[in-house]
Amino acid sequence: TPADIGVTGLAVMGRNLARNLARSGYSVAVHNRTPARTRALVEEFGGEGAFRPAESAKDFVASLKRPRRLITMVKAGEATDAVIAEFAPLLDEGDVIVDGGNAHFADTRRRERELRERGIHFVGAGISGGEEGALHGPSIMPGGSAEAYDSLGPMLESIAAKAADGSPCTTHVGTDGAGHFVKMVHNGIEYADMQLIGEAYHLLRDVAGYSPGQIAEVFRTWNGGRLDSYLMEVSAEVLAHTDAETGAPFVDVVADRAEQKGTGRWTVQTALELGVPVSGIAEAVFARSLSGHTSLRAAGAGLPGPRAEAMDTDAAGRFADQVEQALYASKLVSYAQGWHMLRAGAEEYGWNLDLGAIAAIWRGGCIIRAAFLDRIRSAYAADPGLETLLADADFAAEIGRAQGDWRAVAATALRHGVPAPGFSAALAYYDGLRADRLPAALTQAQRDFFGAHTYRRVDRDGVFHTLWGGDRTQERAD
Ligand code: 2AM
Repeated sequence: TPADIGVTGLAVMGRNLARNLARSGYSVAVHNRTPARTRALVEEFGGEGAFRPAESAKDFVASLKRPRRLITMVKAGEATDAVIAEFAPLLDEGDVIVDGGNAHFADTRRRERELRERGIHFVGAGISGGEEGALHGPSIMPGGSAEAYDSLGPMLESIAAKAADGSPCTTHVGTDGAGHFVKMVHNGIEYADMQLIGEAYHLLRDVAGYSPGQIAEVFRTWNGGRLDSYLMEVSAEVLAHTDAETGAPFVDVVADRAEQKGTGRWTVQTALELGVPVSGIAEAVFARSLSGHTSLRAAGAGLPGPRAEAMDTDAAGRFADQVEQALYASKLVSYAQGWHMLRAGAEEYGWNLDLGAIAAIWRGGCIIRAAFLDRIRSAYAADPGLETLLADADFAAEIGRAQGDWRAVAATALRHGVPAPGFSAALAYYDGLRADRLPAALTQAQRDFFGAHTYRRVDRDGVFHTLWGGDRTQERAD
């Protein structure tokens, strides 16, 4: 009997996804450019379900039930195009290719368009959760046509993570590249979350004087509350870990240079093009970048500045509580920025994104999974047209209660010379939204002065220019 679905590209993500499908009761054709990987999969895990190994692309395609469904799990970029070029000629109208790799959404849009012209459905699916997620249940963000989702949905829903309420962490996100766009924003938010947790750690270490083990305890406590999240849990685990070789806290033996594969950078690049201020994500990308500039940091190492002063135990405890407020408020801002970007992407690319559903499918499986996402889901359920998450009544009240401590923490960071770009940028964004008047009035006036870029007035319609070099009379420019 033919296989329900095929997976090509059997490195660890592809292998685990194929196993997940097989364990869920589907018969799975498996294929890899180098057949040794296919054989290894069947040898090691063949007992887990119905695998149909194929050595050639032709045999692989021939072993699939029609309309055929195949998932490619190869490296993003040229490999994906190579696989499409190899398989598309073997497929028929109505067949579906799913790209489960980390493709840039613009590539996915191009591939979808090209394959659509040939009658083939192309589904760019963001898959988050790493190796473990792929095997036990990832969060899956499929784009592509609604018709393709009709055929794939039940399978994706059965292999996806389940949220606490039992619902699967996948949904048809939107057409063409919507899935990979949403995955990209997910990763950007992940960068911001990690940066904010890093800043909280840094402040607790250098200002409160806590040891990594003590900070692990603080994080565990926070993880029991509104900051309950996978990343909080991971951070506590890492901080509690001791290096086996030296006996030192593990975090102290890791070189303080954070690398990046590029999805955070994509998020910021795209946000710049869309004109969406995602300052939290941008600061996170820049903070990683700064950490990696070794010679630059060496050049700056002797610059004057304060050293953190020790706090007594009571003050440290109070400060830790304030840091929790600052972390929560900053996190809320970076999610508000991320959701703004989702809205802007939907508008630009014509996707009908369900903003609450995106929060819902991030509740399980993915790296940013958190209790908090259920509240975002509720906020959009209550008001699908919500302009910003910060305008939701509950979130607004919460950030209002947090803002005093948030400011105190940001001020302490500045005073002690501990860099906290995420906390500060989030606060600046919050105050920017709150402001009655922004200095943008001066900026626009400057632009009119040196470049005749014109301005609008607060008191009447129209576009104006002032003759700065002349008698400074105002003329209409529209
Ligand atoms: P390989 O085992 O034959 O190298 C991650 O690198 C996965 O992508 C592997 O399964 C790898 O296959 C596959 N891959 C990389 N480049 C590819 C290409 N150009 N065509 C097909 N598969 C490719």
